[in-house]
Amino acid sequence: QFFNVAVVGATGAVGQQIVRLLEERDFPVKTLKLLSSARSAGKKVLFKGSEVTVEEATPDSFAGVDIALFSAGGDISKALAPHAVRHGAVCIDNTNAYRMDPDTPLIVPEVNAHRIADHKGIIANPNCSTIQMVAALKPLQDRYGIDRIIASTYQAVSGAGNQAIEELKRQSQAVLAGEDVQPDILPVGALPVKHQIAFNAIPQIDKFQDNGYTLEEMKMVRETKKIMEDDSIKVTTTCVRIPVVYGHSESVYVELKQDADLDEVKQLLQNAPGITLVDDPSNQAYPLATEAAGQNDVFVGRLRRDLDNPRAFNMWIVSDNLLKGAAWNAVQIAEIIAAKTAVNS
Ligand code: 11C
Repeated sequence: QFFNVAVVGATGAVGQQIVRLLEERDFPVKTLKLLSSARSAGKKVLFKGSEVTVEEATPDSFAGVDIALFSAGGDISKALAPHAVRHGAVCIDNTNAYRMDPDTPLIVPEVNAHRIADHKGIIANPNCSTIQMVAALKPLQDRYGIDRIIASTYQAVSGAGNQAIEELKRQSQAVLAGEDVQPDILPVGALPVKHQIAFNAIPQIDKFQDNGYTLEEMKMVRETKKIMEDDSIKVTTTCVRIPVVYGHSESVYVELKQDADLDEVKQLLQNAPGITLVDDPSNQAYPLATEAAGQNDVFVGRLRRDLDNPRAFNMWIVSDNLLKGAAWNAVQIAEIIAAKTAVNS
């Protein structure tokens, strides 16, 4: 069975990867509609050797669409996803708009694929920094239970979109040329104060909340509990932007509910779907953003037991934020829906 597919935000950093993956995975596409804001409408995108013209997304763009992948910001998803549902499409939404809605499943296929069937038209794709962490922790949750997670992230600028990538490149060249740097995107495009990202580390991703945490940090807290289906897991995070283009890295401390053997933990991760264990300190082998970039997997290494708590482990988790963190997770969900539809039809 083949599907009429729409990609909303097709010219953005994530949308471009979704289109590439639909082609690479040979997704059963009957027709492909590429949608965007009026600004990007008219651009041409290559799909399987043919040029597809990007159209402005409107409420009626979704007539006849079976699967709509949204990646154009939360406001667009809020405005248009209900229309896509009205037209009978299943929406896979990459934004924050519906993630915590009780009627919307929040899916990482390796963790909670069984929840996809609960959807009422919209399935949410989690935040990139959450996806890679829960994918790596799921095998430990299943085997030992998880009590607490303390995570610090080192996030790539591509998480803030194509303009932030350009900003890092521009600033890096300016600094190396001894010129003044004029930050104008990061840390948050919509806020007036900007900071230099080149040769820097900015401890702010997204807006601050009343509790002193940033929205990015609170997404990791709330989404982890929802995806792992356990509100009792204690989660605390610090999210930092660093001058890397692709690939979020995370230092994660996890306290399990039982003592665990380090070799067994490594074995569990080695056998887990979507995880690549890279953990050989004697050969200085550990996950690196440069090596994760362009790959669909989540890479885990630097596994070691906490020195004081026998139930706790530290690890280093790296993944391409635009792929498993966004486009690949969304296309995986689409593949599961397509396979189920094919079986049921
Ligand atoms: C970043 N994690 O790195 C963000 C980007 O809620 O899907 C993804 C935002 C989201 O800036």
